[in-house]
Amino acid sequence: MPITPTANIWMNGELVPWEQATTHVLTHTLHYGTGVFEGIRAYETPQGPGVFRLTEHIERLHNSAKIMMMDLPYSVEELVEATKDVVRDSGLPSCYIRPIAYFGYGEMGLNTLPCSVDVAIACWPWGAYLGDEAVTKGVRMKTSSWQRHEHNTMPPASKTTGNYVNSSLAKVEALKAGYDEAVMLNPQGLVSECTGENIFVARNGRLVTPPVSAGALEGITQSTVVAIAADHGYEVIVDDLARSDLYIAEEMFVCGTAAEVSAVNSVDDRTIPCPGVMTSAIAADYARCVRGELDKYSHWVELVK
Ligand code: PPE
Repeated sequence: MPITPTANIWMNGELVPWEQATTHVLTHTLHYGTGVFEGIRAYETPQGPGVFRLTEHIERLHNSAKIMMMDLPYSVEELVEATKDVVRDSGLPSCYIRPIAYFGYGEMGLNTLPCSVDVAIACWPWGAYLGDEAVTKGVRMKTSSWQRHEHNTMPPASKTTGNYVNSSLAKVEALKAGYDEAVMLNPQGLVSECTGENIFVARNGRLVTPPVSAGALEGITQSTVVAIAADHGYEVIVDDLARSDLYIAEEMFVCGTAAEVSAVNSVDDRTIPCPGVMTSAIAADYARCVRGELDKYSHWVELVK
C-alpha cells in the first residue's frame, strides 16, 4: 500500500521534514534485520485525534527491544509523548503510526552490542489494510507453504523487522496465487496467525484464537476483541487450532492494528459463512471502541491534545 509524504518525522528527539528522514546505507539494521517496530493507529474523535492503546504499543516496543538486547535510549513515557507530538504536528485527524528502533551507522558485523540505537516515529494516512470490503465481503485466505518461526529460530513475541521476511514471503505467495492473505502454520502444523494479523475462528458457537505458544504475536487488537466478545456474551477460548478447524469454521475473522477486524470468506477454497453474526458485531464495536465511543474502553484512547 502506498504511503503519501504528509508529516514531519520524529528522529532521535527532533521533528524533521519527511524528505530528510533518511539513513545511511551502512545502517546496521538495514543489513541484518535487527530493528524493532510497532504499528499503531490514531482515530478521529470529537476531542481531536486519539491514539488507540498507545502506551501498550510502546510497552511492546520496549519488550521487543529487550528480547533483542537493544537498549532503547527513550523511556515508555518519552516515546508516548513523542508519538503524540508526531500526530499533533501532522495535523491529520487519523493516521497510521510507525515507531521503529534500529541499530545505527558505525558498526558492521553481527555483534549488535557496540551499535548505536536510533529511534524514529512516522505517521501517514492509511486505509483499510486488507481492502475496503474486508469487513463486509471478507478476504480469501490460503495456507502458506512458509512456516511461522519456531520460538528458538526467531522469537515471534518480538516485533523484529527481520521476522517479517517470513511474513513477506507468505504474503507474496498468497497474492500471486490469487488470494488476499496467508494463514501461517507453525512447525508443529498448528495454526499460528496471518502475515500481520491474529486469527479468530468460531467453532461450536464459541470463538477460538491460537495462543502465543503457537507462534502468534500477542496482539493488542486480539486482546481488544476478547474484551468486546465477552461484552456480547460470546465465549472466547485461547487454544490450538488445526488447519481443518479453519475449513469447517462457522465464521472466521482476522484482526490487527492495520487490518482492524476483517472477515474471512474462505480458506484454501473452503467457503466460510461471511460475514458471521459474531464477526459483524465485533467489527462494529471495534470501530466504536477505537474512536472512544464505548465508555467502558474510552481510557484506551490516548488523546494527543
Ligand atoms: N501478528 C503479526 C505478525 C503482526 O504483525 C500483527 C500486527 C499482529 C499479529 C496484530 O497485532 P496488533 O496490531 O497488536 O493487534 N501487524 C502490524 C504491522 C502490519 C504491517 O503490514 O506492517 C499492524 O497491524 O500494524
